[in-house]
Amino acid sequence: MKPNLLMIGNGTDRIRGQLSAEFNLHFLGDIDDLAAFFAETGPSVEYVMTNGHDGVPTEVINGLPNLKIISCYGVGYDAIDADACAARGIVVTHTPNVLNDEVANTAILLWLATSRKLVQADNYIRAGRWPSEGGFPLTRTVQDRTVGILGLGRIGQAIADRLAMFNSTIVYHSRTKKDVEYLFYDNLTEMAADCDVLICITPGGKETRGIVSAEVMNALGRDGILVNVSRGSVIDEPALVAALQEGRLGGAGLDVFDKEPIVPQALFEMDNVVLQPHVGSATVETRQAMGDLTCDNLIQFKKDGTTVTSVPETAHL
Ligand code: NAP
Ligand code: 8YV
Repeated sequence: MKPNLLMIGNGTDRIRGQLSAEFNLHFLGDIDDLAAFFAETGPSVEYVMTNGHDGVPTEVINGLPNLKIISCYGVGYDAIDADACAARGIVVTHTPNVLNDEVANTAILLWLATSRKLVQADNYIRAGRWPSEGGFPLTRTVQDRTVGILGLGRIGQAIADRLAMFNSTIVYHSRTKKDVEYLFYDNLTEMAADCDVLICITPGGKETRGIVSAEVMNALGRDGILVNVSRGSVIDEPALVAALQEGRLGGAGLDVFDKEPIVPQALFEMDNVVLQPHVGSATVETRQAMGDLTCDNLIQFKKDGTTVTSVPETAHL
């Protein structure tokens, strides 16, 4: 008999196909009476698959006393309490590296689109303004800029690799200095003051909540551009809206928001922002690679109790 696996979110056709060959799938969204499910089936569920948005609610973890592994479709696992899982002996896996290039491309795309006002220029043509009003106003160059990377990890490094094409001066801030040639700042505000562009690509969670504060945005300044492909929580969102409204920050390219899918209405009215609905990794090819790794972790664990890509907090289990 196939073991039970609880799916949080529906996954893709390909994920469901791979997992249903190995597991008996239950979909959290289809369960009407959760208490009855936990009472009848909960003790036999050892496997959970989820995603970076939904994570695993505490009531689900508590309702599955013999849970052994949570496989997350996404590299960011701030929606899962990995320390609590480690304490209970539950392995958590995620999908590092397979999405580095895609998310780095998205960061560069957002910076270019924001600086060169791609969306606004497109709208200008569509609104029929070119013949009547003439050429579109000049924008700001992306060449020879100083670009700060907040979080020089796997994706941050892929972003840095791409910045060479723009002859950027690359600087970075993280908790620890890395063995790289770029200038390290141990103070984020000081780095922002020296940057034309700040690209955020740290993990989310308690430790990074609001670290891009009003002070950091003021330091980046009226010509500065803020790009966020990390988590919405990393930026103080009300302070961001105020800084843009008051012209203290030049512009923002945002893939992520604090209360997704809710985006502050005030941003809709601004012509110095470019907005995306959390699609940093969302291509057919990359989502397929992420899905395959998500399944590989579960299937390998079922076979021999090991995983491909555990999160650091549970790597010792
Ligand atoms: P990673 O390799 O772990 O890199 C994270 C970097 O952030 C590390 O260099 C780390 O360096 C730094 N960092 C951690 N905590 C910090 C803090 N409190 N202050 C300053 N720097 C800190 O992770 P990754 O694979 O590059 O992914 C990064 C994040 O990107 C994910 O966690 C996820 O939230 C986000 N992401 C978003 C999308 C999207 O669709 N928009 C897609 C994929 C990933 P230190 O340890 O030295 O501080
Ligand atoms: C996905 C992401 O949107 O990997 C991450 O951390 O934010 C994205 O790739 C998401 O996690 C998919 O569930």
